[in-house]
Amino acid sequence: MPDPAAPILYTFRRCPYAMRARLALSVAQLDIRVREVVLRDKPAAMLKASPKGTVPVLVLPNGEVVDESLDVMRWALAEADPKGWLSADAAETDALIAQNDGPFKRALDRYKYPNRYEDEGADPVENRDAGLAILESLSEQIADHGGQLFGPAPTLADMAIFPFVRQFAHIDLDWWETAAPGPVKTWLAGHKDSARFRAIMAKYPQWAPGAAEPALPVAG
Ligand SMILES: N[C@@H](CCC(=O)N[C@@H](CS)C(=O)NCC(=O)O)C(=O)O
Repeated sequence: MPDPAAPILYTFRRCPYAMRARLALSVAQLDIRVREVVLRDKPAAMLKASPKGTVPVLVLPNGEVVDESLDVMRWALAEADPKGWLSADAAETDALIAQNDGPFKRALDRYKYPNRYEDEGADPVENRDAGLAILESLSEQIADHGGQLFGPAPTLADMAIFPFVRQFAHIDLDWWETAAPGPVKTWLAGHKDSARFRAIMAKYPQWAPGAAEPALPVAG
């Protein structure tokens, strides 16, 4: 049974920012109550806690609100870091995540939703190539370090970044299979197939006040 005094996570299953938060909360083995949000119908309680209206939002039992995905990851890992996700160099980690959340996300959005950026004259193929160039550098780093970005085992950067690479790959999986460099392809496939990822991708109905609040799976 979920602890009624456990932190509450407002999340949306398919959001890569929410995925990275769930991954870190899961590895820290924390008891978290999940409130699945529909983005076009956000709960009033979530907007009251965090008026900017983005997921994830973590509400702690003392009322403190953590509403940026990286802050949720860091909060979780400060509570417990049993797999050593904080073991990589902090400045290099921050630089890779900034590259992901900045230029890579920019290219991803324009490749995935070119019609939203028509005013800019965004070309999906140019943006796909810009994303691929970033992935080529990640791929070299993965190959040099034996499977993950900073060594053979995943750290914060891998877990913060792969949900976005997954979204990029899924726009056109046939293209991904032929064009993406081998090491980043293997890296992504491993994360997608992991017990932890499968666990945090469990499907929940939209939360409403009074509805069940399942515990976030800690398996994997
Ligand atoms: N900087 C935020 C970004 C979160 C974000 O943009 N989440 C998207 C969903 S993937 C969202 O909630 N968008 C609000 C909306 O679509 O209404 C974070 O890292 O938590």
